[in-house]
Parts: sequence; structure tokens; C-alpha cells
Amino acid sequence: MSKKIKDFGIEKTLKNLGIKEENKGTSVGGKYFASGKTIESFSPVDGNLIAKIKTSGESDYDKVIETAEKAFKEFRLIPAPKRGEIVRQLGQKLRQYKDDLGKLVSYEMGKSLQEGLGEVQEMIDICDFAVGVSRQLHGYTMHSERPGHRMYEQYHPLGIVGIITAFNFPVAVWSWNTALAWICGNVTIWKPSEKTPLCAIACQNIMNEVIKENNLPEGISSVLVADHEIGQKLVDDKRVSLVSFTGSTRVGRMVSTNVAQRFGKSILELGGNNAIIISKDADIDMSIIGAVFGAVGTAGQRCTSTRRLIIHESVYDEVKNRLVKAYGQLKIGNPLDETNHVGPLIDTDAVNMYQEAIKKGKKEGAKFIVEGEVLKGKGYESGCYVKPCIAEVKNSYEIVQHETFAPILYLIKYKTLDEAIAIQNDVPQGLSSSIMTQNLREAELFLSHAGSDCGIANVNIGTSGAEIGGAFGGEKETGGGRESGSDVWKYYMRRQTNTINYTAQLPLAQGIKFDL
Ligand code: UN1
Repeated sequence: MSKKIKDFGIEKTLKNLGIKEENKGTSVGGKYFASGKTIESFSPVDGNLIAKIKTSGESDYDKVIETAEKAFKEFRLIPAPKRGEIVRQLGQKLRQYKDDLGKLVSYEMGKSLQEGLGEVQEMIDICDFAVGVSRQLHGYTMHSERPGHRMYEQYHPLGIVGIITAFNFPVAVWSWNTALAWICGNVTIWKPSEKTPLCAIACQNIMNEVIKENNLPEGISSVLVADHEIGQKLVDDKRVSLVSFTGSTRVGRMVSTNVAQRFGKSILELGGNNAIIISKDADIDMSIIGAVFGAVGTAGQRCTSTRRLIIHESVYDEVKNRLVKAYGQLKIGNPLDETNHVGPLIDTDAVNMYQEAIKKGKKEGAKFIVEGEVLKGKGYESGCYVKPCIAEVKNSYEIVQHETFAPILYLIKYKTLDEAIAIQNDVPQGLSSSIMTQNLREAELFLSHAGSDCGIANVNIGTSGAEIGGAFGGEKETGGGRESGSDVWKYYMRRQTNTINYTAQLPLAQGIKFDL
């Protein structure tokens, strides 16, 4: 390994997390194997090879599914609060490994160390949340229309839950799904992004300790580091009851259709195109911080990243000038160095997409007030560092309607709040939104049924950084899925209505008479 890796203590981190120079990408509990091709994980931070991974082949897939099916038969019999205890222990392990896992997230994915640690904190939080929920998997009871009958509903585990995740939240999204899936009595199979396989292997290694210490069936937690063909198998497989997919709208559309075709369930977390409305009554200081963090945090690679600012004409110039000034102060560089604000994009493909978007925007008439640029020279050798940029646009531009996973912020001017809300809603996606205002009427209108059409609508905070306690997800082309908090656990269970007759008669519902 290179000297640079040693400088940030990465070598020790990898060792602590059980990452070797060559890793096997299939794991069922503590059993590792792999028959597929070998891939390499490079860090966007410095371009160095972190480790190699032998991916899962077709034969591995069947083994994983069979072991998972077997494990489910056992695991579903463990009482839910006892399954909660397993998740509690995972949360404890994550506390223990937080520094290492956060650092690996930062190094393999490129987000700032603080955000890497924040992601692990989300994992810990969802574990705590799920422990509580494990004692509350409740259904309703209702009054039967028939005398001497009792009617109620209950929730049962589904079986195998397939989790397909994206590179941008390489560990948290797995935990949102697994923590809930497990307390509900399911077993999970995770297909992580091929861009961040080591984060997945590290999580599995941590979970394996819990499995071993509690003598649990190994198949409750599996990982398949594999290409999209194995992902497709998971999507098409009748034995996989629920597929939770996080990724692009393009792929999500296929996943959703394929899973529906076999009457499976899916949870979709697809693209966002999130806007902040900055009203005439906004606190401008707060608005600038919220907008800049939303746009450049995670180098614009969150599905909740702020992509559009819809600004009232009376404060437009002030906001614009202050944004330009704030962007001038941004420090772009190694995300493990906490003095930097912006790290690299995930890879050079993402850099190309950033450049393409800028080109396309310019062609459509976008006026860049902070120009974009691919950074070169010392510290930028990986070729993944870009300058966050800002452009004045019309909302109708094709590029503005599209989610580009990069730090490009679009400014749009408005006159009335109705117009601002219409602009905010006039995109195909519907994930996150916010309004900056100190005016109660404006805030309430924005949150009303005549307001934002997104799954998340905030007042006086930005579009990103949702807490795990609320249901997370969005409408329209974002896919309609919900993950993490609130009553989302219900997605991971099948619902059953039970009617019990404790009389010696058999009255039929709806007053139907059927005498023999
Ligand atoms: C994502 O970008 O895929 O709200 C998820 C946030 C995070 C989750 C983002 N809690 O920014």
C-alpha cells in the first residue's frame, strides 16, 4: 500500500474492519466464498487501489438463497423483542467500530470524514429505533358485524428481503433496511454498489460477530458483491419477497416492473431534484448555510442534495452575491482532512457526467456565475475533484429537470409564492423540498396540500440531512418508497386479518342466509 494511505491511518482501519488485500465478495454469515470475476476498489480520494474483491458468481447466488431460506424458517420463530436484542447488539458493535467504519466510508466513497461518521451514526440510530419497534409490531382490533366473533389483524414476516444499495450512502441504507427487516423476522441479502464493495464487506464482518456470539443461523445476513446480472436475479427471484432498491430512476423503473410482474413487493428510493425556496421573509444567513451545505455536501451526491434554489426577486441579488462569496471560500480536497468542505466525486465517470451537464446547461442558455472545473495538480491526482458551480437557469431546461449527481446548483427567480411552489413541483422527481421563511402563512401554505408535492417538506432547514425517525422517501419518479422511521416496518411484513367465531352458530357476513 502507498505511503499516502498510511498517512491517514487507513491501513489500520482496514485491518480493524477485517478487510484484506484480496477479499471474497460472497458472505453468508461468517462463511465467505466467491466464484465470480475479481474487481478492484480504488479510492476517489487519492486514486489508490484499496483492495481486490472476488465477486459472487451464479452458483454462489443459489447457495446464498438456499441458506437464507433455511435461516428464515428458524429466525421467524424467535420472538420479535429477542430479534430486537440482536439489533441492539449490532448497534453496540457499530458504536465500537464507528471511527473505523466512518473512515472507510470516507476513503472508499469520498464523502467528508464528518459525513462518513454521520452515516455510521445513522446506523446506530436506526438500530436503537428498531429495538423499540420490535416491541410494537401491532395491528388493530375491530368490532365484527357478527355476534360472538372477534376480528383483528396481525403482521407476519415476509421471508427474504433483498437490498440493493447505491454508492452514495454505502452503509446507512443497508442498516435502515436490515434493522427493520430483522426485527420483523426476515432475513436479508445485500447487493451493494460495485463502487463501494469494501464498506459492505466491513458491515458484514461486524454483523458476523453478532451472529457468532448469539449462535444465530448464518443465513440471516448475506452479502453478494456482484455485478448487475446477480442484481437482476435477485429482482426476478420469486423467493425474494421484498426488493428494496436505491438508485437511479432509470434502473428503478425496471426493478419496479420486474418485481411487480412476479407480484413481489418493492421499496423504491430513486432520484431527487430538490429545491429550497428562499422567500422575501427568509433569514438570509440561515438560507446561505442551508443552501451551500445542501448543494456541496457529499459533493452533491446525495439523493437529497439541493439542486435548485427558487429565490424571491426582492432578495435574489443579495442571495446570489453571498452565494458567490461563500463558494469562493470553499476548500476542496482530501475529505479525510477535516479542514476541507468538499471531497471528490465517486469516479471519473461521475466527473464526465458533471462536465456533460455543464455543457448541456450552457447550450440551453444557463448562465454560470460560478464556473465549474475539473481540478488538477497536487492533491487532485485521482482526477475526481471538481469545483462546485452555480448557474442561473429556467426551470424548464432539460438539464434542470434531470438529476445530475454532482455539485451543480441552479438559481431561479420568482415573484409570488404560488409561482415558487409551482416551480418547485414542476420536475419529474418528488423527494425533498424546503422553504426558508419567517412568515407563518408562507410556511403553512408550502406544507399544505396546495404546497410541496414531495415526500419530505421542510421549513427553515435544507433539503438534506433527514433524521431516521421520520419515514424517508419521495413521490413521483422518486418511486413512492419509504424507509427508516415512523411506521415503515409495515413494508417488511405481510398483513393478515383474522376473524374468530366463538359461538356454536355460523352466521355469514352481509346478512347472507345459507341454510342446508
Ligand atoms: C441518500 O442520499 O441516498 O437526508 C439518502 C439525508 C440522509 C439520507 C440521504 N439522511 O441526506
